[in-house]
Amino acid sequence: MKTALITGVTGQDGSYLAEYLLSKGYMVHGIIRRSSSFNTKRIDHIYQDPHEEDRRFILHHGDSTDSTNLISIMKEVEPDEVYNLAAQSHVKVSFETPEYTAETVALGTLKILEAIRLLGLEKKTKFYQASTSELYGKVQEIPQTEKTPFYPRSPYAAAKLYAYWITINYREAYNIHASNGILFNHESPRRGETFVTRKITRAATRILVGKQKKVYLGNLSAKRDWGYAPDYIEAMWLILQQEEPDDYVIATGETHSVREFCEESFKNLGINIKWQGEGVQEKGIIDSLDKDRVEELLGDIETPLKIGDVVVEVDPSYFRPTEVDLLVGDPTKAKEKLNWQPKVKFKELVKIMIENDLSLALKENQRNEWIKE
Ligand code: NDP
Ligand code: GDR
Repeated sequence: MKTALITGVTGQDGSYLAEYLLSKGYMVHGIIRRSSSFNTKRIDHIYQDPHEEDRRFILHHGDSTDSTNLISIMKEVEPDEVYNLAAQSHVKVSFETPEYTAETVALGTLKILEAIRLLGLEKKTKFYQASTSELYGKVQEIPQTEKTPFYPRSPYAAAKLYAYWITINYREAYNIHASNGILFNHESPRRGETFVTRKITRAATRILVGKQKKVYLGNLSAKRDWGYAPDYIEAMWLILQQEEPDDYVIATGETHSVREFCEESFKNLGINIKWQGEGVQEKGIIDSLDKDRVEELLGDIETPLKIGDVVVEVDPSYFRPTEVDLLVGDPTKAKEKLNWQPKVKFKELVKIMIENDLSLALKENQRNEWIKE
């Protein structure tokens, strides 16, 4: 039985990866942070009680900033594969917490690589680094490939640049099977609610059922190559199954703006929005409502929405000091060498997220009705 260790197991990707590796028969260890409120919502369904026999999912308390803790976990587990997903992963927040972001993202990666080296696990343990399309930052070339020059535009991206290169350095210096997956944005119903896609799908569905009036967003013109997280998890695993370590772009090859993501989200709910005004004055306004579609989705519940309602507004406090305007990846190498291809593209992704969040919004609505009674 192969053993894997996942840092960041409570996050979007960590939770899907844990499920995926368990389904492949792995013994899976994950590192979680102690927190005063529960942070295990995404992995509760696969949790195994420590008293269960034949347990294959084991959690350890730890933190990327604590090297002795990481060394002792690595010593105990001696994993065949390490997936380093732990990070302060929010780009905007990294401008507010640049030092902590560098501690977790840059030095956290170094600490794991050092643990592999110090414990003499160079030949046994394969290492996956969660690298990112944020490395490309300011547009140098379209689409972005493994050869496109990097130009990081945030403390987060600069820290990931260190992590990218230290991974390659440990591969070359110590012969560790260490690889970078340069993953473009990937989303899902488990995406954190402050990332733009999930913020939009949560808001659009809550707006439809009358739980929220509008959503405030930042830069509507930013363009991203959005894929589906479970597809990208498979790529992580494939990268570590290769004979030789290497670095790969994982992307869909399509790009869409935040504005388009809004339009498509509302469209799924039978609402067409039009844009009025420019820059910080720009607003998303309901242009038409498909009554049959709304009824199909809501049944007896009535939506308070009407034509002319403003549902999207720009709030400059969400602007970033330096922005990444356009990302679109070229996944040709992954296709040729890993035989990997994304299955879910933009429209299907939005549909999956809207369906999930509509059911959450309806539950929220039911709960409130019940409290009123
Ligand atoms: P999330 O923000 O959902 O999850 C991050 C995980 O890291 C959580 O488990 C979090 O724990 C943990 N973590 C944060 N700080 C620490 C710390 N100091 N010590 C230990 N654990 C910590 O991110 P995603 O799942 O979306 O992304 C996974 C990785 O992939 C990240 O490294 C991210 O930067 C990178 N990435 C993500 C992309 C995406 O589009 N999703 C694209 C490219 C790269 P807790 O739950 O307690 O907060
Ligand atoms: P990103 O994702 O910065 O690409 O990083 P995010 O969803 O935060 O932003 C995408 C784009 O949308 C614009 N935007 C907003 N963003 C947020 N969060 N909130 C808003 O209200 C809003 N309005 C507009 C942003 O300016 C940006 O241009 C994600 C993270 O998962 C990283 O960890 C990962 O490395 C990259 O994706 C690839």
